[in-house]
Amino acid sequence: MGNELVTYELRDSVALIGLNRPDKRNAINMPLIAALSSAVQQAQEEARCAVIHGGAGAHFSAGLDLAEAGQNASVSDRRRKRKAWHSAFDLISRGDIPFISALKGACIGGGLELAAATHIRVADETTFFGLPEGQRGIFVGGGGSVRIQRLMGYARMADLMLTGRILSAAEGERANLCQYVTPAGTSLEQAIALAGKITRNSALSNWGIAACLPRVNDLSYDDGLFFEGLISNSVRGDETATRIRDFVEKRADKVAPPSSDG
Ligand code: 1HE
Repeated sequence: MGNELVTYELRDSVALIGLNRPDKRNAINMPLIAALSSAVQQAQEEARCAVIHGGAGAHFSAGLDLAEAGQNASVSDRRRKRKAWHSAFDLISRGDIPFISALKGACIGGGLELAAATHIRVADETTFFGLPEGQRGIFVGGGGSVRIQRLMGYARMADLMLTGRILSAAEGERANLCQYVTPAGTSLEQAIALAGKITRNSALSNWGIAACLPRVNDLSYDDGLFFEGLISNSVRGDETATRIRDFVEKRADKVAPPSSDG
């Protein structure tokens, strides 16, 4: 699927999904949503982990395509568009495999909403985060009011939306928008390295973490504990006994303390 708006490559068991509209800073229009959606579906069918990245340009994504958004559209047309964004991003955030986003440059508006749908965000030092919806006279529409708000909390999200404040990569990490900050130009490399580690986990444990854990986050305390019991039974597959025996019989790696170089 080398076709234009989104690139796709299966490398070992990791799907690499690249936004490919550098001339428009990877602004997200409906054809890009459709291409992203089918790449994400293909990844769920054949990969154990996926990385979404910004491709050849300097930016992850400038968010909603404002040229498309500025065209006259009926209310039902706009509702249909929002639904397409929601289902594409939901397939990422609660699908069967973990997704990592590799960020650089602008990670703005709908671009940040896309990143927020992934399970791990790796930003390089050039990354900056913003939610300029207020300035454009619109609202978040790619699930950001749910997912970004859960990541950074109401106070911080309201600040970005109301004041147009832009956060650097380091500020984004402190605000929980990303879990890693890497030197300029290395976020994809780091994301692929993390994906490699993830593929060595049990696929069922990865499914529990990618698809079930976010759902537990939506439950009450009591239902959460109940659901946790169901998940922990469901992820015990054929390889569980072998993996546990490997540790007990000293064939598996120990958990090591963090190294000084991180
Ligand atoms: C675009 C878009 C876009 C660039 N839609 N065309 N998003 C924003 O408010 C961000 C708007 N973009 C920017 O602030 C800047 O473009 C950037 C900081 C991302 C990059 O700046 P720069 O100097 O590298 O590029 P540029 O010269 O501004 O843009 C290059 C081209 O990309 C130019 O088109 P050209 O035909 O004149 O070459 C721009 O018009 C085009 N471009 N960004 C359409 N966003 C589901 S709701 C989500 C709500 C939101 O996402 S709100 C945030 C919208």
